[in-house]
Amino acid sequence: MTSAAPSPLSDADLGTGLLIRRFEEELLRLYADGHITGTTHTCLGQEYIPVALAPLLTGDFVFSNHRGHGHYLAHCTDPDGLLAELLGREGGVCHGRGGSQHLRRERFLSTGVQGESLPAAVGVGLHLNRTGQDAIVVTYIGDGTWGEGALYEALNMAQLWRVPLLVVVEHNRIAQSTPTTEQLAGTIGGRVAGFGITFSESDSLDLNEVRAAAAPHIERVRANRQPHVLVQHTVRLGPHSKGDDSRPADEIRRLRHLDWLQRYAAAYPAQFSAADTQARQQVAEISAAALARPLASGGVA
Ligand SMILES: Cc1ncc(C[n+]2csc(CCOP(=O)(O)OP(=O)(O)O)c2C)c(N)n1
Repeated sequence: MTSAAPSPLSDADLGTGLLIRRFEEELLRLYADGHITGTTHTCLGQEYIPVALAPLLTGDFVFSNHRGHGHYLAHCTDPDGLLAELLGREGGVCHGRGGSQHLRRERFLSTGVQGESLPAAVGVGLHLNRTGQDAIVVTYIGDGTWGEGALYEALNMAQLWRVPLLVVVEHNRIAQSTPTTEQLAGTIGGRVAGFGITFSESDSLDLNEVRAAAAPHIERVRANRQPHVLVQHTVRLGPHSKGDDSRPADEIRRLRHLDWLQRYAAAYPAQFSAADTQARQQVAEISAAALARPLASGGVA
């Protein structure tokens, strides 16, 4: 991954990236204090990906996964509804029934079942084509999800039926505790080529670069009604879920040097510090407000 200094970000992009980071740090605290039941996975280190892509995908359908809070916050900008959901409180986006992994709001849907989003996304894309809509479907998956058979059936149909599907692979080189090198034969690009699907990859940690690289592929998916697989190499800074990081300490230390937000803070300290103060304050307010809400009574979203 590049060691070049990051390019300057708009206050809006930096603010969203920091909101996601501070939101998830708060989530881990709330979990440790017993406020959250079930499980939760954070996207610490990967926040810049949905922040980069969200403005290119307004009005499109977004399918997310078990590590989906950053996707939701970037695409739906609803931190209050998300935190209330995660705490099982009134005002939660799914009335406290979906929790961390099963969120639905307008054109956003997440699932904790690896690979499950792909067949559903192909169905939505087919519907968009048949009804003459301009929108496309995006699905975020991890590199570990290339072990799921449903993914291949979905890719086959997506290409055969010319479905406007963008598959974004957040490639953090690990699936729970299994390094990708121990579970993936060949390459993702090679597999995608077998279906005749176009493929691109980037290992940039620079949000603006990620956006600029993705834009023409998204435009092509939209205009030509065809699938595309975009692999974004990235770093998972946190554990898989909460306390379960099986990687050696020196590997984790090495990855921390690749934290896009730390690199940005070093390059633009004044802008970072102002945005960070704001994000921390916003998260503190959201957290206090969510904790003050009554537990959800379980209505159907
Ligand atoms: C079908 C299925 N099998 C197993 C799991 C348990 N599980 C949750 S996340 C995960 C690893 C996912 O790895 P990857 O796709 O690389 O995404 P990452 O967690 O790295 O973001 C596993 C095995 C699951 N959720 N669904």
